[in-house]
Amino acid sequence: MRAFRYPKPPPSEITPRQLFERRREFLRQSASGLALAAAPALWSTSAWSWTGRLGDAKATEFTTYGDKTPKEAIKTYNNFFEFGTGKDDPHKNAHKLQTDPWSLEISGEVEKSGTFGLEDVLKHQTFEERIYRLRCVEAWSMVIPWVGFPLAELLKRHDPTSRAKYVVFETLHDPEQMPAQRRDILDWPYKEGLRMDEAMHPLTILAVGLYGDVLPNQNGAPIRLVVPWKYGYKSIKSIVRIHLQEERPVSTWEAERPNEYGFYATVNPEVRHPRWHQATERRIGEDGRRRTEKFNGYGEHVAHLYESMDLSEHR
Ligand SMILES: Nc1nc2c(c(=O)[nH]1)N[C@H]1C(S)=C(S)[C@@H](COP(=O)(O)O)O[C@H]1N2
Ligand SMILES: [Mo]
Repeated sequence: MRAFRYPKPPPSEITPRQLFERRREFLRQSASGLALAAAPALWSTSAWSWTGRLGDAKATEFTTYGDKTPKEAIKTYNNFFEFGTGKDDPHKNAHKLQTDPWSLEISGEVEKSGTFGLEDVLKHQTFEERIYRLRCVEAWSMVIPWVGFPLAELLKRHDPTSRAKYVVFETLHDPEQMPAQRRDILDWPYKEGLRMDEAMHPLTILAVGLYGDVLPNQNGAPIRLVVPWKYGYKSIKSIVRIHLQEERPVSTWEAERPNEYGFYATVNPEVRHPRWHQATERRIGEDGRRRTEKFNGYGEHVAHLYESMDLSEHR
């Protein structure tokens, strides 16, 4: 077992140093020509033709209204251990990630498996805006306007077999682009999993944008999972593989510290994390703390999934 501990958040979110680093990042990207990627590219066939549709995404019935966390905070206060363990490391380092072209493998217990260019995956999709709360196990939270679509729509197109009981997700493994993967922080690549009924639930989405624009790399570009009733670590970023299988997988944080990070990870104020309580949370951008709601406030939609389970045991 590694000595690593899930780090505690620093006292302040956005420091003058971070603002300065962001300017530097922008200058560096412009200098290396990466900024040109936003312009219509004549030299690449995959070139982001889906991105023009992000701004047209309409809100759906599942949207959570209320104050959204400012985009600057969403982009600069992140957990993405592939780019470092500090909250400001992802926004400093994630520009190294090459998100176009991108391919997604869909494998295992499906009739239609294969490896697909992201453009081909997304050309079938209508995008929606879903404003969801994200509640991290470290006891902070944000309200994020995602642009995405239900994972169920993608899975159905690939015809899961009757043996498909769980879905496993994997992040890109490429230490050239994800420098912290050279370090023994986690057992790379990052893996997550859902039970089939959780994966097919209409609240579970694949996000490809936020605030009407493409996902910032540090938020999991070009495609990431969002499961709003579970602690943030279930919402795996920069996915390259979706695999359906019969056995329950072991996810990365669960393998690392099984008594701290369970497979189900439903937001539950009644069950302590072994090293801190989970009854309250700090909403980024607000003073004081809020009471944490069971299932992060989505209980009316998802509580039935766990009716026969003891969630203090199956954490
Ligand atoms: N691949 C990968 N996905 C990841 C993580 C990570 O370290 N690597 N961190 C998780 C955690 S702990 C949280 S709280 C959310 C944070 O998402 P955000 O930075 O977009 O708010 O991403 C999750 N997805
Ligand atoms: Mo988290």
